[in-house]
Amino acid sequence: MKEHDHIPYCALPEYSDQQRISLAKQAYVNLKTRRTCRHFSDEAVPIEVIEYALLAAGTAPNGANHQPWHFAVISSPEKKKELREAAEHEERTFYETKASQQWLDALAPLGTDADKPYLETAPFLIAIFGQRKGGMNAGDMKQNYYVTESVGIATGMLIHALHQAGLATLTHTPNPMGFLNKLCDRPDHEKAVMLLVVGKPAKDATIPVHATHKKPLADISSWL
Ligand code: IYR
Repeated sequence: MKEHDHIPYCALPEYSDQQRISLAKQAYVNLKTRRTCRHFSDEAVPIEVIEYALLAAGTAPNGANHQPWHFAVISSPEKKKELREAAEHEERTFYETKASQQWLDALAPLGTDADKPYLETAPFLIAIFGQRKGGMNAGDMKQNYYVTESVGIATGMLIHALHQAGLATLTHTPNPMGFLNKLCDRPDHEKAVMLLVVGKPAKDATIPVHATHKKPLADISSWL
């Protein structure tokens, strides 16, 4: 097959309108049960779950199909400890000196602080990198496009796949995240965008009520 060849669009199921409405509602009802988790159990999770979830993330729409992402999966206790120490170091500076009062006030209802014990407790940490340079093949160094958008969509799909597998996640953004390059042995043309903490919630896990308030449809949409 030649580079510019096309193949027919893959067949989608022929649902009735009623079925589609009910399936869309089901998707909403299911996704509504996803909660950001900050209290993880140390119970193991099969590595295959992570592998399939990453394959799912890798199907995300992206710029020129360069697939400008890299997922560094961390599970060894030593690496997790190292990462926790580095992240907590950055976070302490963030909470104590860098964050504006306005930002701290916005975070207050979530109850977050610089202590991140879950970085050692949870079985998997996935450091997500956007590749400024890359291409279709590993090792390519072409210009990549829409890296932030592509990685954002892939991360959303990863979170969704893990949720479907019954796992909890936390989108953690230590500020700044440059230390992740060294820790994960990633090159300078990659930018760490997110650290995803993955595992089962602790038995006594709680969520802040603040996080349960979702904007109604009328506030998040307009119909023209
Ligand atoms: N990165 C910090 C602070 C933080 C910022 C936002 I915006 C949040 O929604 C949650 C936390 C931390 O992880 O604690």
